[in-house]
Amino acid sequence: LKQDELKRVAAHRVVEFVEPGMTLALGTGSTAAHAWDRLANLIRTGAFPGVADVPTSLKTEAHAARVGTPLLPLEVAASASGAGGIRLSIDGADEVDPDLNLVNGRGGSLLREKMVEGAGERFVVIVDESKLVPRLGCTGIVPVEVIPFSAPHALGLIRKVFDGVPGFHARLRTVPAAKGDGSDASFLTDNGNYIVEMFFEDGIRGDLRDISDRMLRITGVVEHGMFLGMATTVIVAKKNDTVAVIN
Ligand code: DER
Repeated sequence: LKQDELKRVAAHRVVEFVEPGMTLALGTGSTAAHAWDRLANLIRTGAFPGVADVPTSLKTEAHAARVGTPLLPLEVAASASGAGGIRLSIDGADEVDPDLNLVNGRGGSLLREKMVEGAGERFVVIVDESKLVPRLGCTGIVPVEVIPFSAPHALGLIRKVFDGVPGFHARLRTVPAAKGDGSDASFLTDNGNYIVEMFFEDGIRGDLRDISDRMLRITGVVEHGMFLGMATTVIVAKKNDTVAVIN
């Protein structure tokens, strides 16, 4: 199976974790989108009465509204006690390490993803096997959301955290400017912030929690895309047509 088909296989398995009346956190990305489509179909057939969803990005919100999934804002779901709160978070991931730590949010939605998914009781991650890595940061960027004010200053302080790490580099994410003259503009998150992209030659070595703390202590850093100790279950669709459920 091709990668997108494997994403769909993992996404379809996640509905086994959904029960009527649950409030769900809806992740962002192509794997998560397969789950929302599947869920919306099942909701339409009446399989999950009372299911409501808290989206983790404007894109996911628009997708859920299009397919007709009932939506709730985080402040309503998170303040509901007991059964009314977010019972289950569902999202893809960019990387999953052997301890089920994740890199998430390469698409730029890491802050809302971490806020919404962190408010849930259980977090089920859906991936194809290419996302399994020995160390976070092995396969691509680790995103960091920073406020726009003096972003190059925050970028400099982030570089200092990884001073001396061979092959480490970091830059502010840009996108082609809307005016189409070949110039670049800063990428803006749903929260109006910038993204710093961190690259590691061979993944992040060292104590991830300590590295996380040091990054979050930088004034100007809002959040980073290492999701440590958050995932409770990972569903992995493999090329040999099997699906592993790791707890
Ligand atoms: O950008 C994101 O947050 C996505 O969850 C990403 O982490 C996984 O994207 P994919 O399902 O499109 O591979």
